[in-house]
Amino acid sequence: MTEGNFVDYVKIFVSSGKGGKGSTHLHREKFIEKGGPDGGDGGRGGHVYLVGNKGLWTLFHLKFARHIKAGYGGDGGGDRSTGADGDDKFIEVPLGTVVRDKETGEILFEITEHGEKQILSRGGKGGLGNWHFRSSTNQTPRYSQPGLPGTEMDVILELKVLADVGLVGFPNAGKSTLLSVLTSAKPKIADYPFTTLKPNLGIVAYRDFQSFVIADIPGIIEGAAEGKGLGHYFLRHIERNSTLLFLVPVDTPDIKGEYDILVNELTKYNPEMLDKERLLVISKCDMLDDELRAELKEELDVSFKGIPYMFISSVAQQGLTELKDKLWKMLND
Ligand SMILES: Nc1nc2c(ncn2[C@@H]2O[C@H](COP(=O)(O)OP(=O)(O)OP(=O)(O)O)[C@@H](O)[C@H]2O)c(=O)[nH]1
Ligand SMILES: [Mg+2]
Repeated sequence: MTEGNFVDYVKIFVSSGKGGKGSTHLHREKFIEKGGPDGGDGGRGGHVYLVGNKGLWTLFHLKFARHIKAGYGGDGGGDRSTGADGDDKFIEVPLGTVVRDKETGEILFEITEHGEKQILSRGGKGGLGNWHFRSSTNQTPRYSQPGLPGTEMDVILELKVLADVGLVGFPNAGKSTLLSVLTSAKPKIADYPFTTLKPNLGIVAYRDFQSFVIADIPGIIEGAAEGKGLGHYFLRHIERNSTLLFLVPVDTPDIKGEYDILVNELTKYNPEMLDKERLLVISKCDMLDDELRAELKEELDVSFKGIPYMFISSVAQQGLTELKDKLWKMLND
């Protein structure tokens, strides 16, 4: 899952099926001259559904699906036979997919659970056959209903990432590099700020075929809540992660200060972000020798009273197993 295929926004056009016509039919049989009306009802048009699928992580599979169309209902027939219902269409989407009406921008619904099924576009009702319209004054109605039309609409599907762990840090903190060493994702990495413009997801393979998902998002700077840098709009992607991993590089002059700014920007975005479990990771520790590390540790123990932190280096692959163990424990406790 690299930047290219992480599609979190698609526009599609959906149309449900038209209902089938009711039938106008009079019963005919040998030796019965005037049979009664026996026209059956039309079948309903097909619905277009969205279905949650926990095995999907992006909307990539819908990127080129411009028009999704359900089937027409079949027409009613003689002998009160009802037309077949139109074929329903099922669009599978990842959990956390939000559906908007493109015209009004209104949120229609959200898919949050595996197997959850919601109708996006309802098929037209089938028309009633003439059998329904017989009465004491009209024994042979030559009237039946047409099927109702289906509906058509443009919708926007947007994905709120449902990763387990969200990476939070200043630009250049080493977030994408960490993602690239913990997962098979190949995000863009560079020594300038705001290399990452869109979130990247990666799956961490953990002992015994277990796994969890990490989301790498663009860097946050002081004032992000007021729109500085790339703003904080993309924080919605980590809004529902259960755990936040704060990354501060070891060569930062004021590690606690930078951590506080990050926490503050998250709070301004949504105070509930602070209810999540947090882990602080000091990145790029290959730049430290043992002596400096011991000194720094003493300092951090004072400034971060009680807040857990770890030293890692993505480049030198130090502390990564401990990090995975710690995250796994936090996610499963
Ligand atoms: N020495 C050292 N450098 C690192 C390490 N991890 C990342 N870097 C370097 O730090 C720079 C920034 O890395 P990125 O992973 O792109 O940082 P980021 O946090 O994703 O940055 P943005 O996407 O801009 O927010 C790159 O030049 C990396 O090579 C590390 O463990 N040790
Ligand atoms: Mg990055």
